[in-house]
Amino acid sequence: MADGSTLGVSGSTTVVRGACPHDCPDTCAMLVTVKDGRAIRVAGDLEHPFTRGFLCTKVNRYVERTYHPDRLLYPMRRVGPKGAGAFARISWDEALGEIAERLNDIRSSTDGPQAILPYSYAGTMGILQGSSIDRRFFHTIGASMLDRTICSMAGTVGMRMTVGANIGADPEGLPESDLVLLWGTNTLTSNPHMWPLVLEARERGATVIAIDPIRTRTAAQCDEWIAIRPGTDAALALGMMHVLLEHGLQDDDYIAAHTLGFDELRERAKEYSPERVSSITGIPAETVVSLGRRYGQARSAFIRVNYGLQRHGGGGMAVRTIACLPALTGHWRRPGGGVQLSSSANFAFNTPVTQRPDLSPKVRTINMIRLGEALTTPNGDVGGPPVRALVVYNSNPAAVAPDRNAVLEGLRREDLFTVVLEHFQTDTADYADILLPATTQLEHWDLHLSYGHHYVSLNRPSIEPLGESLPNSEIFRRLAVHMRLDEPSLRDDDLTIIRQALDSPSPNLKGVTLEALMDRGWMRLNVPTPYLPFAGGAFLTPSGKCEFYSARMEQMGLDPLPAFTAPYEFPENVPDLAARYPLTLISSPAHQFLNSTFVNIAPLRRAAREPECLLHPEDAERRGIGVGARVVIHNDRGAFTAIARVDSTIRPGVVWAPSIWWGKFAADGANANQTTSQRETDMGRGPVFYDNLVEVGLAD
Ligand SMILES: Nc1nc2c(c(=O)[nH]1)N[C@H]1C(S)=C(S)[C@@H](COP(=O)(O)OP(=O)(O)OC[C@H]3O[C@@H](n4cnc5c(=O)[nH]c(N)nc54)[C@H](O)[C@@H]3O)O[C@H]1N2
Ligand SMILES: Nc1nc2c(c(=O)[nH]1)N[C@H]1C(S)=C(S)[C@@H](COP(=O)(O)OP(=O)(O)OC[C@H]3O[C@@H](n4cnc5c(=O)[nH]c(N)nc54)[C@H](O)[C@@H]3O)O[C@H]1N2
Ligand code: SF4
Ligand SMILES: [Mo]
Repeated sequence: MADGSTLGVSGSTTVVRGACPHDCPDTCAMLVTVKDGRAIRVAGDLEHPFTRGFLCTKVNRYVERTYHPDRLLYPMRRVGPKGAGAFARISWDEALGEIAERLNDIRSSTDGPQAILPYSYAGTMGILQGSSIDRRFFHTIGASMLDRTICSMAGTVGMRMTVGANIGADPEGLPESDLVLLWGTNTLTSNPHMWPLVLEARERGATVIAIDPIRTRTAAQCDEWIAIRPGTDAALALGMMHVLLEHGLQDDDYIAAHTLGFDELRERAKEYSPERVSSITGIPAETVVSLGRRYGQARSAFIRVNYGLQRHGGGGMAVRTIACLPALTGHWRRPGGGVQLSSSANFAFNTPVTQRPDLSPKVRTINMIRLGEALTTPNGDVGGPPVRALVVYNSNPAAVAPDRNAVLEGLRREDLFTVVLEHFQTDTADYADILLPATTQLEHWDLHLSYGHHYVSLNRPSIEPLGESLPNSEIFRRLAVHMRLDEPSLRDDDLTIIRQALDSPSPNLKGVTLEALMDRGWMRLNVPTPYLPFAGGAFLTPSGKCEFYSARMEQMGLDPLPAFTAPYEFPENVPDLAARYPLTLISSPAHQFLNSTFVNIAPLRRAAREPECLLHPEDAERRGIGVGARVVIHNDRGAFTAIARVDSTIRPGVVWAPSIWWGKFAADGANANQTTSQRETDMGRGPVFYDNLVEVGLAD
């Protein structure tokens, strides 16, 4: 097999092609320099059209993270109380033997296999290490299913309702755009490789506008910052429609040929006058008018909506409503026009084969954002047996899941058997009965899609596994042997699974083979550049049109037309709650961390300083809070402390706590998820992390 994925050898130094595994839209092509068997440097591939030769501030530290003195190198068994973090080394045979015995006991008990719950998310987004043998394993034993909703489901379902799938405009068209709306996204932090494309558009004359309650580092670089009230974006989008329809700025031909329900939408939009929209969104009516006009007059406006704005009760509806805009103006026709939430659904890997859902008997599904409830209320609203065993990998729920007090209460249960596969002793690992060392991206194979561009990448291991660490795939293979499972697909090796993933009927994957990826490292999907998915209509909805009117939503009991759906904790709807907790807390990503990953890397943590919270001067003054004061942020669900920063780069009434800190690195052991709720969004059962009323006071 040709092997261009090792770029070359000079002396004892080789450069190996890999991919960044993290949960980030950029999925960078990563070049790893290895000397004498040791990785010494990671760099972005200059030739990759999206990576363009750089990695972010976090992943530049990947070598340091890999060889970190705190890496877990051996299997361990808990020796102290749950949560205390005391462990003793054991062998792989002992570890897997004990897990097999405990899980087999549960399977044959009256509670049965559904008392076992896997818990994983996107610590690695790799197809192999994130969703292959692990899934087959849990399906084979008949464990409960996990609904992996914690990030993107509200918006994903919102996109499906309007355009049919979670796909959208190609960011490589951005330079052609004449208006760029960065809507609920902190591009420079969470999608940094899109920024050079935004700058190209701006150099060619585009105006760049950020719509965000916070003047983030991204908003600060834009031509305009529109400081919207959290959770009100659908109202703004409807106000824009109102204005552009009033001025006749719509594309009648596109609407006639490729949309459904225009007359109803026009009536609906009439209800959202700039004045009414202003009263909902807190944006001046003139701004609503000017934004609607400019959007209608643009030739090809690019809307980058990201996941931040859908973490509210009406998050699905917000995304669905925004996604209607480019069909009204026909911007989908042209490069640089349209909406992008994600590109992920373009990557139709062969998941029925890689994950084998057919191996599972009919079992219950537990929503991952209600882990606290699932662990603390036996027979919670999902029915069935109590959760008696929890197997966590690629996730740190003790830091990232909402309603942290409930999650920790569950993890403390003496009768819960918890297994954690990890790189480090995270907050979650402290509660493990058995802690297993996993390999990092430098030590294992993987295959990656992207949710921000259109390139597939192969990650090739560049170094040998450290200590006794093993890839997730191998851990589940070995566990299957210890449990005497005879399902043959549990024995497939890593490269076989990668081949299976690529062996897909999807035309987008035509020509994308393991051989080609071995040679090149990454490849564009079989789609044009730039990719214009809806230039000629061909929406992926049941009607084949852009569905302004959605019969499916009607069946779901939702408003079939775009509408403003208020957040659960929208002050005017919950006056009693708002009297006690008048501020909305946004706990979006810190620049230096990736979710809770990298918090233990000292230089990054130093750069993030300590848990902080940003308040508007009006809000701070009213509470006697000065810069640098230690404050407590609290509501009925819980509390955490932070150091106050005060300035007018945030809307009054909104507080920002950059996240996600590990409890153990905070002075009070707490983090923002102490205050967040387990409620679900209107669509997709997603989390409402930023739909969260709190009060802030001086800590004494
Ligand atoms: N450095 C870094 N990069 C990351 C991550 C990280 O933790 N750190 N996480 C990765 C992951 S998993 C994800 S899902 C993405 C998340 O990245 P994004 O999709 O960009 O989402 P967030 O950072 O959650 O929120 C983006 C912005 O939305 C704003 N916002 C909050 N509520 C609203 C609202 O109601 N309306 C509007 N208009 N804006 C609102 C927030 O103030 C924030 O500035 O980033 C990925 N990239
Ligand atoms: N308050 C608040 N909470 C949030 C968010 C927020 O904005 N605010 N964001 C939410 C979002 S968008 C997301 S996506 C979730 C993210 O939540 P998680 O998916 O839990 O993400 P991380 O915190 O990065 O934890 C991933 C863990 O996986 C481990 N890991 C990485 N690679 C491997 C591997 O190959 N094998 C094994 N076994 N382990 C590995 C890492 O060491 C890390 O500890 O958090 C959510 N929680
Ligand atoms: S986290 Fe995102 S920006 Fe950073 S290297 Fe990975 S893919 Fe690239
Ligand atoms: Mo996420």
